[in-house]
This record gives sequence, C-alpha cells and structure tokens, in this order.
Amino acid sequence: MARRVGAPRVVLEASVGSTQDLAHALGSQGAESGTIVLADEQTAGRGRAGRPWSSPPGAGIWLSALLRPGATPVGGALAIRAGLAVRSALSEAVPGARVSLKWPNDIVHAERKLGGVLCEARWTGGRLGWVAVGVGLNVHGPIAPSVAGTAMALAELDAGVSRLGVLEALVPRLVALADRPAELAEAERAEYLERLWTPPGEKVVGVDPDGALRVRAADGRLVRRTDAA
Ligand code: BT5
Repeated sequence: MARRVGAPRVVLEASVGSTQDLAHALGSQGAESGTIVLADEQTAGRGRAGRPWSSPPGAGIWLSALLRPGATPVGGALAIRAGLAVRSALSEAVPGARVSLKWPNDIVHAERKLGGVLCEARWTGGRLGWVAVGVGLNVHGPIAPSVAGTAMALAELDAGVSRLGVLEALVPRLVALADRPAELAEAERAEYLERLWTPPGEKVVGVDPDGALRVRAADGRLVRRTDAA
C-alpha cells in the first residue's frame, strides 16, 4: 500500500476512534514525515473546534498524514495548502467531479460538503514537533442522516470513483507539503482564489500569505478573517 500510494509508511486500521490520535501517537514515537494513517471507519472522527466528523465504515477516506515540516508554516498556510492538495488530487482522480474550496478548507460541490481538512500541530519546547493533517472525504457514502442535508459523496458526481484511485493522487501531494516554505506563495494564493466558492453577497478581495481571507464587508470595511475555527 505504501508503495502504491507513494508514502514511506501506511498504517491501515479497520476501526479507530480518530486517525488523528493514532498519527499523534506515531509522531511521539518518532515516526517519519509522510507516515499515513488510514481507517475504514472512525468511531470518534472530529472536525475543527471539536465538531464531530461522521465516518461510517467503507463510506470514505478517513486519513491522517504525519508531517514534520522543514519550515514552520505560518497561521493557516498548511491548512490552505492541504485543501488545495485535495482539490488538485480530485481533479486528477475524479475528473467527472467539479469541486471547489470553501474557506478555509472545506471541499464542496454546489454548496454541499464532500470533505474537510483538520490540521493539528504538536509542539515540543517551543519548536514544532509534527503536524497531523487530517483529511475526510465522502467517497461512496452512505452519508450519515445527521449531515444528509449539507453533505454529499463523490460517487454522486462520478460513479466510477475509487478510494484507491483518490489515494494514489492525494497521498504524494500531502507528503510533499512538508517541504514547502512557511508562507503561501503568490501562485498558491492565486490558485486558491480561483478555486474558492464564496457565499452569495460576500466579496473576497484576497488571501494573505498566512491563509487569512480578506473580505469586503457590506459596509465597505475590509475584514481580515483568520479564525479558522
Ligand atoms: C472539517 O471540520 O471539515 C474537518 C474534517 C476532518 C475529518 C478527518 S477524517 C480523518 C481525520 N481524523 C479525524 O478525526 N478527523 C480528520 P469542520 O469544518 O469543523 O466541519 C465539521 C462539520 O462538518 C460538522 O459539524 C458537520 O456539520 C459536518 N460534517 C460532519 N461529518 C461530515 C461528513 N462526513 N461529510 C460532510 N460534512 C460532515
């Protein structure tokens, strides 16, 4: 599996609480950057700010990448990049699906959520130890009733989608994120804006090198949105 998806090591589990917890445990044991944790099911998958992430068995890709970035990413730069990596991987592996990003890093199609990204850093003595980059993607479904109104699966857009096909495109892109500079480059910011879905009425002016979104509010003020929670 590791050879197939282009990772130094892949840990495969039938069922876990959260792949993030397993990635952190591996991080504390010295596992190398690019180690991937995959589970068929999560019983306590989580989103940002402690929100729950529904992860039924076989329904999607529930993955954490353990990364040890050479340069400590500023603000939400890594999360923005991870979203871009997912979108780019999907355009290669699921060409029938047109997906966009919703700030900071939801993967959406026509306002419905296909997936999300959760970055959790662990620090030791003021230095970045590692980051667990969690990616949840609804591939085949089923979608849990609790999110049925807002979520969808890739198979609704392309019946031929396969989890392995998506992983082959996605994992090398995630592993490579450890080698990126601290700030988002101009080209990444431009790509992000090009792929961004914004709610009607919202005027996005730009994205900063730390991933903050600059939005023109209704009263004309410029707002810098950094709160990814
Ligand atoms: C996210 O959080 O979108 C990040 C999700 C990351 C999940 C991955 S799975 C592998 C790894 N291990 C983990 O434990 N987590 C990561 P957030 O933006 O906070 O969105 C959470 C919200 O999305 C919830 O409050 C629901 O409304 C909705 N949601 C929950 N499960 C969903 C699903 N399967 N599909 C679409 N929406 C969902």
